[in-house]
Amino acid sequence: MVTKSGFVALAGRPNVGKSTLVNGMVGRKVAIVSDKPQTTRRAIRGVATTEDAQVVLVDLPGVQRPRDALTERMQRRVESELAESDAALFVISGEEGVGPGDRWIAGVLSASEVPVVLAVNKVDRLDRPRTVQVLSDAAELDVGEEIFPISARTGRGVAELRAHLAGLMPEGDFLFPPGDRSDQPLDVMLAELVREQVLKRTFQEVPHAVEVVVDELEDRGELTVVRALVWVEAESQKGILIGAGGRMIKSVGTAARRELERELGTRVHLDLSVRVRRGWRADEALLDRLGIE
Ligand SMILES: Nc1nc2c(ncn2[C@@H]2O[C@H](COP(=O)(O)OP(=O)(O)OP(=O)(O)O)[C@@H](O)[C@H]2O)c(=O)[nH]1
Ligand SMILES: [Mg+2]
Repeated sequence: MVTKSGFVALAGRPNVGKSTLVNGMVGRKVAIVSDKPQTTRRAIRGVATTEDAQVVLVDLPGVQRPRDALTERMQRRVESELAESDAALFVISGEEGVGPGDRWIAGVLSASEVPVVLAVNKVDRLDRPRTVQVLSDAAELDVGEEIFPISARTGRGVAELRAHLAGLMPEGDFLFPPGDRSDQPLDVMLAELVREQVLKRTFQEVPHAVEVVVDELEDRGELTVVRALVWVEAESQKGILIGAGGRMIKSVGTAARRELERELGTRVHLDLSVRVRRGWRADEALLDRLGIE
């Protein structure tokens, strides 16, 4: 049988639903999702395999103007991943509509060699006239051959989009074993699941100031012991994360433990400590070690 395989890089503004879409196409959670912009910090490969095609979806940080070493690295990574992909999937939020940020991304994509497919996401939030309007605004961006109205949340249109992307891939052997879903190291995935619970419960600058690092992972068979550090940048943020009487960190811990148990298939003992690590987002050597490159 002739098989097809290749890489599809996701481009789009922060918060348009790229990670939700990758999870939907892969069929399980490989990337965390939140309602805060700039949730994704690393390029994450999600592998969607069917009988005759393997599409490796490269989930990427939302395209934005860099503010510090962290966001600068995120943007550089977006550019290099796009250049190396077999196709780009440009995701727009139908709920927000087409804006200047989308036009800027369209310009970058038009200038590149890779074929572009457009997805207008969150159509579950739109009535019919509004959907028609956004699709026509998206067409005016004049990038990409096809536009797919989808809802990553409900799954509407996602299978068709995935099949279309598979058709664009070059002929070749599978790049990952068909059972693989992601290239993320286990400790990073677990840290991300903890960060997802922090993002759910924090606001303003706090979500951006938090990073989670798993520093101990002990497999005791039926039980996995996970020790994780939750970094923040200021004492005041530490106070917020611990919460009155420790309620906030307890709530994060309980919810994260459930997520880790689902991921690992064992019981989990999760130990979280909150640490102030000033300026971690500007520390290049540290970002290297965090695998944010
Ligand atoms: N209503 C609706 N909400 C969606 C849909 N897809 C994603 N969302 C929500 O949009 C928010 C952002 O989703 P993410 O998948 O984290 O977005 P992202 O583009 O990966 O964001 P960054 O990583 O910050 O660039 C979350 O609250 C999602 O639940 C959709 O199809 N419909
Ligand atoms: Mg994301």
